[in-house]
Amino acid sequence: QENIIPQPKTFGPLGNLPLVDTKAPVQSLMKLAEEQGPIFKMDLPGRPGNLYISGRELVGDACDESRFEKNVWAPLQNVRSFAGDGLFTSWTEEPNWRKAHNILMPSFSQRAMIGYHDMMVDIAMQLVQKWARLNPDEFVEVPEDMTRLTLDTIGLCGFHYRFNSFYRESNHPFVEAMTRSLDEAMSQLQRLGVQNKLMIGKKAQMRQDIDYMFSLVDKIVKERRERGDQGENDLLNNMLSGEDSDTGDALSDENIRYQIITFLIAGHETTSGLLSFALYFLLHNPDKLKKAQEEVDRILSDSAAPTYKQVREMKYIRMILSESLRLWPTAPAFSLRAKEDTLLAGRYPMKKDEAVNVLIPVLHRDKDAWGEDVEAFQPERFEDPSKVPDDAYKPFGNGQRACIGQQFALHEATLVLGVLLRHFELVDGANYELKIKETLTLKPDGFTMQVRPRANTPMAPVGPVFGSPGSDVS
Ligand code: FDE
Repeated sequence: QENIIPQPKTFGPLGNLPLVDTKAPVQSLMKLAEEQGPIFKMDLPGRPGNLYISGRELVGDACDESRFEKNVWAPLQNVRSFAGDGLFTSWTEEPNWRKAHNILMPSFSQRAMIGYHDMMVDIAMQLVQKWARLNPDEFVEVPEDMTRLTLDTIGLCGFHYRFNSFYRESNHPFVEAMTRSLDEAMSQLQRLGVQNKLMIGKKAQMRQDIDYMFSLVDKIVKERRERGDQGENDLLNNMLSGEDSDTGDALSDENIRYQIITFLIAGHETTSGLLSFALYFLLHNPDKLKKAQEEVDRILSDSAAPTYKQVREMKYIRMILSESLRLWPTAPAFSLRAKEDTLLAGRYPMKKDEAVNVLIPVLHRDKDAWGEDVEAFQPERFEDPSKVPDDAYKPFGNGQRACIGQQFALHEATLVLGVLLRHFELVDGANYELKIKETLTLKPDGFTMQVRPRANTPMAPVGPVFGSPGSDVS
């Protein structure tokens, strides 16, 4: 009896589809996991037998790379129309995966962050200046500003391209095109095959959006090729000049296009959500906020912007980010498939190529691994890395297909959260209640708050202050 896999109720030819909220599929699956347990099955039209796992034992076993490998599942397959065989959406056996992996790994090492640091500071200070100029009654739209920041950061560090999002009221057209395409890729999952064929308008829009993304990226590459390498220490230079250490091959122009789009997508949506959730949790956990402020006041006591070394010293800020990613991993799921017939966790038979999908937010709430207080925001869980439970923390995925941008995202987010807390008090002026918006990633929907400049910050980031208290210019 052990190996019978539970399945929630079905609705004729629709299978389990009606149980999935099309606007919030991950949250629907989280609820189902709570009812059904650490493994369950879902039949969706045209896609029968989807397995979802979320317990430490099962996930740990499926992360054994000798028996399982990354599965480019339906959500990722739909993104291939614009991310192609870029790192995120390629199968491990496609030649371009290993080639790009070998060429790009050095660009994402901890050491490589030294080269990006000043560019990250450049964008972070644009955000500080924007917030410093707000009037006291104005609200910050948190995810929107974090998206401006992370897009501009990957644009500058990756390609020396300035999206200049802080100088625009609305999104850069690239973001519009990308967001619409990602939305459409996700909507295609919820429609039946025949419905998808009928969506002619949506298809034309997607074609137009993809053409626009390709043209912007091709322009960036063309300009760089024409100008030549002027010592920009960025991803683009590494892509244009890098050779695969195994074969000596370089990346093709088509693949470079896919990689750039991949980095723009992967590098900004997830990190923006991470920073937004971290601010949300701090607003709701005043004792942790106080501890974080003490750390940044100590480390950034007399510096307007942190140095590389100071970012590395902000250990509590880093723990806050880890704990935010535990409760709301912004890339909430990944998929693995069996390389050969095997038994999952010694008791569930799986055929070659059969897949399991990992629900990361549920894994991160496994009480056997984390204890009873799983819902509490407790950055201290990450104080001692050896105490983080094995196989129960996967915000960056698994093994050789884990996130290549992890150090990049964490360096950027630590820097930004550090300077924001050094300069501003956070005020929950809107009594914000957490609601999660799902695209391919997770974000706090409609999260706004107010900020107040803190006393004794090392500088007045906006320069001269007019009409300072007591001055009477009559
Ligand atoms: C990756 C990744 C992952 C895995 C997925 C699968 O498996 O399917 C995950 C989970 C992630 N990623 C997550 C994350 C989070 C955050 C915050 C991030 N992420 C960030 C970032 C940034 C950047 C630049 C990136 N990211 C990128 C990336 C890439 C490219 C990839 C793929 C890799 C390979 O090779 O496969 C990833 N990412 Fe991340």
